Amino acid sequence: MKTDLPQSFRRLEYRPPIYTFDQVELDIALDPVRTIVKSRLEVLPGQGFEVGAPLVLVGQELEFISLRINGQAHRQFELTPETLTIQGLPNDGKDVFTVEIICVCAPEKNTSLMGLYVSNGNFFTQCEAEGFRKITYFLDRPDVMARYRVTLRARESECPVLLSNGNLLGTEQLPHGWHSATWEDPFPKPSYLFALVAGKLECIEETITTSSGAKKLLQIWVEPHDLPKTRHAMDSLIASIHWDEKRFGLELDLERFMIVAVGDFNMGAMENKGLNIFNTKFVLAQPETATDADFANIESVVAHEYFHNWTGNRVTCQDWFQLSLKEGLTVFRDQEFSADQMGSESGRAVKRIEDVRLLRQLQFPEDAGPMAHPIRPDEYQEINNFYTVTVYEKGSEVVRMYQTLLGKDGFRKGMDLYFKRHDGQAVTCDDFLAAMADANNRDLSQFRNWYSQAGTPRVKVQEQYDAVNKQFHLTLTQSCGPSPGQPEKKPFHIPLKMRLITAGNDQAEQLLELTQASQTWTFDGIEERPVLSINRNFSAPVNLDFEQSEADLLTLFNGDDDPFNRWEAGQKLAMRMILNHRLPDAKLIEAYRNVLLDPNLDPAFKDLALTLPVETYLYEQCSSVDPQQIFTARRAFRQEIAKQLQLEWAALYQQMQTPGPFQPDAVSAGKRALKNLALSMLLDADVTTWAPMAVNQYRIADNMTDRYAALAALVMNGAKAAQECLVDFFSRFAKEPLVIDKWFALQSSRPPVDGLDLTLVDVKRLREHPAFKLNNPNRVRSVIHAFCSNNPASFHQADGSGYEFWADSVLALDPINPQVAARLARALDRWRLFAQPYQNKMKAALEKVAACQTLSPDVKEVVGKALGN
Ligand code: B3K
Ligand code: ZN
Repeated sequence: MKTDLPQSFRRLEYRPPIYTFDQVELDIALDPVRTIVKSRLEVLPGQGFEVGAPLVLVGQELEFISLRINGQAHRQFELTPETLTIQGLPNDGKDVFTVEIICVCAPEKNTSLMGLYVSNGNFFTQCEAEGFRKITYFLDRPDVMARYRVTLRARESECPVLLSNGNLLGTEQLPHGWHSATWEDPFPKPSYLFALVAGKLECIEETITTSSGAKKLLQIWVEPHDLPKTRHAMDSLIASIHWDEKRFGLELDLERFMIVAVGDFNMGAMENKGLNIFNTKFVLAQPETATDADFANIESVVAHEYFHNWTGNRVTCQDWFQLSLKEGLTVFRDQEFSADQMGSESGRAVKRIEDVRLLRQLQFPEDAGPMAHPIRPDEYQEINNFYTVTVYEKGSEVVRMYQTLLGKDGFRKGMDLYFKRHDGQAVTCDDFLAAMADANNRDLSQFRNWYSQAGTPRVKVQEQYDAVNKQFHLTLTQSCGPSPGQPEKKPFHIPLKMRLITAGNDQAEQLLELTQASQTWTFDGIEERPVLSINRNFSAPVNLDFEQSEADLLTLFNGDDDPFNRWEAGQKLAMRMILNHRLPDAKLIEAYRNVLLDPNLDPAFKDLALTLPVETYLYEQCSSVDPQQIFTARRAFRQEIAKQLQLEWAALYQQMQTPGPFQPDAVSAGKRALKNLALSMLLDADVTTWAPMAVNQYRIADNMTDRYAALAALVMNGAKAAQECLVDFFSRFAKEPLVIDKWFALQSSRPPVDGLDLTLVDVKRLREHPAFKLNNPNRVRSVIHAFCSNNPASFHQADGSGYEFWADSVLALDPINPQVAARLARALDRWRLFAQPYQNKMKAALEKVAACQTLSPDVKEVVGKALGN
């Protein structure tokens, strides 16, 4: 029977490779239309070797030319669109033998941006997870690790620069204006870490000395006109190298380390060994063109990719189900790095709050929706769909919990043992857990449930104060709702930091380990009823089910010594009131005022404390979402804060100015953030009075943070001057693609103002704009994703027009770039949470996409799971 059910891959079906490679030699003659790839593979029996088994290589969109074995033409093979199966191997495959393959690929036609492709006339690769098979036939799986020697050939006039992984062995002039370069990577690596770059690029470079005294060459390669925008990325790279030596004793292992920027890229960046390839968005920055957020993102993405050199490259994943082994751990490392770069304890807290906000906005909904999966998934149809906030951000929270349970030193011991045991290997999440447990002599078996169970655990908090016996009783009860394929859950091992806040201030912070379904703790000698501060610093990624009184929340918001929980109390108060359609009462306004006036608080903290939870997070608190009602309630609440504190906002706007040349450091960035929050609040309070001040800031700003914030305040509040400034912005930055992305994104994320919503009309107009390109992922994200995912009030129209636009866009994008289309397809994941008529209209849009006969596996999996097929 023929079935068109999608193919699923399952974690428990993992088998070690039958064959593996030792040395891989590639000779690649680059041409945009026909690139000729010659490979020479030294093949030997793998861990799963079976005598006589054929060698099955995978390949996609390749033109096969020839095959030789041990130097002789070989005819016993079979070709399918996805495989090259080689039979009749010498001595039944028992001895080492060489396979030579010649094939051809077409980089210019490759719009998926996986494998080898052309961007602005230059060549780039992206191989993770399964792009190498679009370059040549191979054992394209992470547990096959080989040493690579790569010769690149190209016309010198078109590609003066030829880069690949590792060290440069030499270059050669060839006839007819061609030249070549040969690179060798001394470290065995899986194919997903292979990279090449060729074209007209230039670099800045620097030589540094690492902890062992070795000299290393660092380079950042960009298009020539972008050279002045590379300094911040270089500084971030140097800081990352030193941090990893200091915090984890991990040193750069290659003679040179290169970063290359490309304008067409599916995601943020890629950690190819010694040759990281980056989206330009995460490399290029100058005060005039990049905001504080851009500067901070560059620092953290540069660090993330660099840290992969150990967590991901030296020790890699056995299979793609283990993705969080490298991603969760590396996100944790980059978060810790960025927190350390903040330079103060309060700065660390600001970074923690930002990370948790992101987790809750994006990962909690994912974990409650149709694509919910454990950080180590058990099944997938298309691995590219599993580069998720769950694998990354929840994965990082799980790594953080080891550190919370074992302490910083215990965590370091676990890391040391992990590298001692597994350097040069492809391993599993279980290996990581075992290293942590063994190094600390701890039984972490229950902790494994974090790897196998999806869903955000809920912890019910019940408190009782016994005034007679001076005792405080705390009962914690955990539960976790069903997830796809997982109706029942076992208890998690949940570390909860807590403190009883008392007038005497005599109770220390403690760590409770919740391991049972329900546990009670009794605290003695508590002289008066305390206020409970729990899950401090967000020690566990859980939802608290805690009906704490508004009075207690106010106490915490006014002065919890844990800055995270102080912020959290404010968020909870705001959330409760918004969801109950209440405006902030006098006490909360007073508390906000105190926060704003407190000279001991960081401006960046104040900015976060006065920033309301986003709409999509509010949705998750409801059983049936009316998006327009939530938008209106949140907007009214914000407007009240804007109006009631107008004097304070006006004063802050003046106090938070940062005279002198622009500095991207955390303190200056915090001041700018608070100043620009003040500006937008002022416009929210009274747009006619305050718009001229925003226009003035827009005109005189010497940096993008201030110029963009002023423009955004004008646009978001429907100021008359907005249009004129938008026109000016476009012409000022017409030659800066990353700034033009901001121009598009701002207009696509403009919510309705005073009941007037023209955004969808505008977005459709922007899609026709000459500067819009459906094959450039950054542009697509700035117009289509910005509208469908970051502008809920305009997207969720009762007539379903937003959803129709979504469906048309997914269908238009899918044939061009399935990965980008599948990301967009996720925007309707939570359709079941919505009230009517939204729910039915969303379902209809999903069905429209699902009905397309030529869907990519990527989009098919997303819409299929959303509809529950
Ligand atoms: N490892 C890459 C992500 C690759 C995504 C492939 N679809 C970037 C990173 O996490 O560092
Ligand atoms: Zn990563």
